[in-house]
Amino acid sequence: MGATVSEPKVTADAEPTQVTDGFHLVIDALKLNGIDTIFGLPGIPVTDLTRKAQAAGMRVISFRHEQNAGNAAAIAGFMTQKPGICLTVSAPGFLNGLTALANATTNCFPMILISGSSEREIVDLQQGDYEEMDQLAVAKPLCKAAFRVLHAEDIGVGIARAIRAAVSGRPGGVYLDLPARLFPQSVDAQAGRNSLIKVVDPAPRQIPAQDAVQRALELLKGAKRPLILLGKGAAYAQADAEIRALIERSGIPYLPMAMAKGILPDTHEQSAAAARSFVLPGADVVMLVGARLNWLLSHGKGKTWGGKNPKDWGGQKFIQIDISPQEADSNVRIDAPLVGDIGSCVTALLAGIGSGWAKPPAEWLNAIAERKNKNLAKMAETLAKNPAPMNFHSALNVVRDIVKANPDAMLVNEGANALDFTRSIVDMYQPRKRLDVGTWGVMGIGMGFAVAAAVVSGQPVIAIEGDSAFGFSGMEVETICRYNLPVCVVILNNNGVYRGDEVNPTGGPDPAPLVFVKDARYEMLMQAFGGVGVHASTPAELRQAMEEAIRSRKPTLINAVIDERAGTESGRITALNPSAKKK
Ligand code: ADP
Ligand code: TZD
Repeated sequence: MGATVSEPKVTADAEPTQVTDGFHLVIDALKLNGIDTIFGLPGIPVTDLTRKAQAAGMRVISFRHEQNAGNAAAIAGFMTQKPGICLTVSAPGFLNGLTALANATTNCFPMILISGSSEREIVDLQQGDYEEMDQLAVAKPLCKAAFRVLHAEDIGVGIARAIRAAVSGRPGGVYLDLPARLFPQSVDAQAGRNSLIKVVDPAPRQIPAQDAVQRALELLKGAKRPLILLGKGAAYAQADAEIRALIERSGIPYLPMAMAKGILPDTHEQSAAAARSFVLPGADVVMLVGARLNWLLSHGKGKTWGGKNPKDWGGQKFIQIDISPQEADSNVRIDAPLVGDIGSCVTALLAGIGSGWAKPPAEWLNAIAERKNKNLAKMAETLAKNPAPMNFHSALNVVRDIVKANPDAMLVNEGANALDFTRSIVDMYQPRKRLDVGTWGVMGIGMGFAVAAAVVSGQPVIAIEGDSAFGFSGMEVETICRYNLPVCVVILNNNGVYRGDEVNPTGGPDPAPLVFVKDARYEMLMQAFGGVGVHASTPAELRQAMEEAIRSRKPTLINAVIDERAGTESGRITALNPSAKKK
C-alpha cells in the first residue's frame, strides 16, 4: 500500500527529498492496520487530519457531538472486532468523547479515542492554553489503556499499542493523545514508512487448559437441570457456528442476554427466553458464555436465582467461559472457570462432548416447554389487542413483524419501557443485529449506534427509541440525512421520561420533572434536513411507514404516538429506584 506523502521539499542542493508528516503517518498507520473509517468531529488541532484522511480514501463520518461519534466507534468495534476510531478536538471535545470511551470499556467493546491536545509545556505548567487539559491523566482511570505520542517517528508504535490494547484479551477502550505539535512534524518519507507497524495477530486466540475443559464437562455431565447463558461476549466472539453446535449437540436450553439475541434465532426450540423466571431459579448447573454475573443477572444470587433473601445463593453451580481470568468469583463461586477465547473454549467443549452425549432429563425440558408455551400464548394474546391510543405492545407487534420480514436489518434500542418491551417482544434471527444500552443501561447511544450500524453493515437500521432516550442524540438525524443512511427511527412517544402523565403537585406553572412538551412533532426534525417524517398514531400507520422506510432506504423518523399513561417508572428495574420508606 502506498503511503500518503506531502509535496516534495526542495533542499539547498536542489535534490528533492520525499517527506511525510504526523498527519500522514497517523492515516498511514491506521490504513496499514485495515482501519478504514473515522467517526469524529473536526476542529483545532485535528481539522486537517479529517480532511487528509478523507483525501487518502478513508471514510470520515462527521458528527454533531463527540459523544455520538464515540458511541458509533464503540459499536463499530463490537460489530467488526476491529477498534472503532473516534477523533475529537482537545479538552471539551475530548471530554464529550470520554463518556463513550468509558462506556465502551464497561461493555468490553474495542475502540480508540484519538484526541488532539494542547501544548505539553503549557498544559503541564498550567499556564492556560487554548482548551488546556491533562487529557492523558483524565482518561487513564476510565479506559483500558492510554498512550501519548510526542514524536512523529513514534506514531507507528503508538497506533500499534493502541490497537493491541483495544482488541487483545478482554476488549475495551483506549485513549491516544496526539498533541497539536505532532501533526506538522516532518519526517523523511522512507523513515516514516519504516516506522509503521502492521500489527500481527492483534487478538491472539487463548486456548483453554485441558484440565479446565474436563472440569467443566464433568459438571455439565452431572447436571439434572442445566442451562446455558449467552452474553454479548459470545456475540462479539463471532463463534456463531460453534456455539450453535454446542447448544444443539448438548440439547441444553439456553437464555440469551439482550445483545446475544440472534446468535441462534430467538424462535429456536431450545431458547428458554420466554421462561426466564422459571429457568434461572430452577437450573442446577449454569454455563455462562461471555456474560458477567453483574446487576443484569442479579449478581447470580437472590430471589431471581431461587435464594430466599436478596443476598442468598440459589444453590446453582456455575461454569464461566471468559477471556478475563479475573472475572470468575466476582459475585458468587464459579466452580468451573474456563479461561480462554470463546471460539477456542467452545471448540474444546465440543470435542469433549463427542457424539454420545446424553440430552438433559426430559422432566426439565418438558417443564421449560410448558412454561414457555404458556407465556408465549399469553404474549400473543396481548400483542393481538389493538387499543386506542396505541400502547407499547401494539406498536412493537408491528416492529416484531417488520424485523421478522427483514432479518438482515440492524436493530438499535434504547429507553426504559421502550427497551424492555422491545427486548422481550421483538425476536432476532441473526447474530450481532441487536445493539442496545448495554452494561450501564446508558441513554444516548441511539443515533451514534444507528449511524455506525448503517455505515458498517450497509443494511437498513431500525432504531426503537423512547422519546426521552432519543433526545440525548437526536441532533444526529442531520448526520443521518447528510450521509443519506438507511435509518428508520421509531420514537415511542409517551410525552416524557418513562411516561408523560405526571403533574406538578404544587399546581405551579412548571411541568413535572419527568414530563415533556405534549404532542411534540419529532417527525419534523427529520423533515428539517430533507428526510422523511411520519406521524403515526395507529399500528396500521406505523406498519405502512416502516415498510416504506425499509423499501426506500430513505432516512425516516416515525413519531409513533402512544398512550402517555403507558409504561412504568424505570421499566423493569423499578426495584433499583430508591424510594422513601413506606410507613
Ligand atoms: P452481557 O451484558 O451480555 O451479560 P457482559 O458484557 O456482562 O455480557 O459480558 C461479556 C463478557 O464477555 C466479558 O466478561 C468479557 O470479558 C467476555 N468476552 C468478550 N469477548 C470475549 C471473547 N472473545 N472470548 C471470551 N470472552 C470474551
Ligand atoms: N441519563 C443517562 C445517560 N442514562 C440513563 N439511563 C438515565 C439518564 C436515566 N434514564 C433511564 O434509565 S431510562 C430514561 C432515563 C432518563 C428514559 C426513559 O424514558 P423514555 O422511555 O421515554 O426514553 P420509555 O419507553 O418512555 O420508558
